[in-house]
Amino acid sequence: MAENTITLEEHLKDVEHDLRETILVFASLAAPIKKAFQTERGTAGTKNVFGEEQLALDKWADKFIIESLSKCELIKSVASEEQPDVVEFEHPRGRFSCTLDPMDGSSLIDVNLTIGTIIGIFESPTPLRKGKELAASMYILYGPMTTLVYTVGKGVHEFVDTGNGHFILFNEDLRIPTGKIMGPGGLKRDFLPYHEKFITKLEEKGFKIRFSGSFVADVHLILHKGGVFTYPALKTRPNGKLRLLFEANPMGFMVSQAGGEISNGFQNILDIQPEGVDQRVAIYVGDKESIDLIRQCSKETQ
Ligand code: FDP
Repeated sequence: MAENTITLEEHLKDVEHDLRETILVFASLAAPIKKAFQTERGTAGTKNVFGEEQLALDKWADKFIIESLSKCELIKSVASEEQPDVVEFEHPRGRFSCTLDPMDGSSLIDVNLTIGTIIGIFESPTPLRKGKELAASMYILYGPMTTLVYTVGKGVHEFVDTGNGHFILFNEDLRIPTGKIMGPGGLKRDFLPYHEKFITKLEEKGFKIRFSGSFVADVHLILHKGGVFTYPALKTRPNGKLRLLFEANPMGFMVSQAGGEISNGFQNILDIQPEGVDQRVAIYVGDKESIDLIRQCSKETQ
């Protein structure tokens, strides 16, 4: 290891002890999950709470992460996208509740494109909290390299796995630039007028399309290059497709910490009080200019 490398453990040294330990527990799961890509192949033959077919790796990762968290005395409960209800642990010292999307973008597993694990951490007995109340959020990307990005509300920092589950600093204090990339989800024929106007304006401004089908990877791209990712409200899906607890809040908190913003087109998503674990939300996440533009389009086209 080079002399000036900073490990994740060192970087977290000023973070409050229990929060630091919790982040490190999640970080320790990245290497075994990455390994399981080779063994957990195909479908699981079951559906999740959203009626979506579960893949073997979806189910394995969910079980593996929840079992690992059940051994961490600091964690009180976890809401997972693959579970119908919040899983509670008998941990008297438990201070944190987590949200978990074990394998976001899992439809890309079989073609070996980048997907990831998204985590939100609240200091609360329940994870049904507003996104702005997150103590930390993080995600692990299983791409050409395994990387981990975290925030505890003091900037956004990216680490790379050196090959043995040890993360070293890759990018410190990431700031989202203003960019010209858009990741527009949903079917064009189902777009609502204000969204159609937004996309037309982006096209006029010269935005190029980058949409992989993996929310976590697409937002990671926007975090680095600027622009906007959106999975909007559609005629057929008035609340959009993506999930408030598991996807929007942790990634929105992250991008906001890097100087960007997240909106449903009308309000900041981080201000929404969740009513249930399965709540969906229309998403616009990206640099401030892009989010200002969707706000303007939704105001003008009511
Ligand atoms: P996936 O179902 O493969 O897990 O919400 C999950 C998600 O992928 C996002 O990661 C992705 O942005 C979106 O769904 C893709 O949806 P479409 O298939 O409708 O494009």
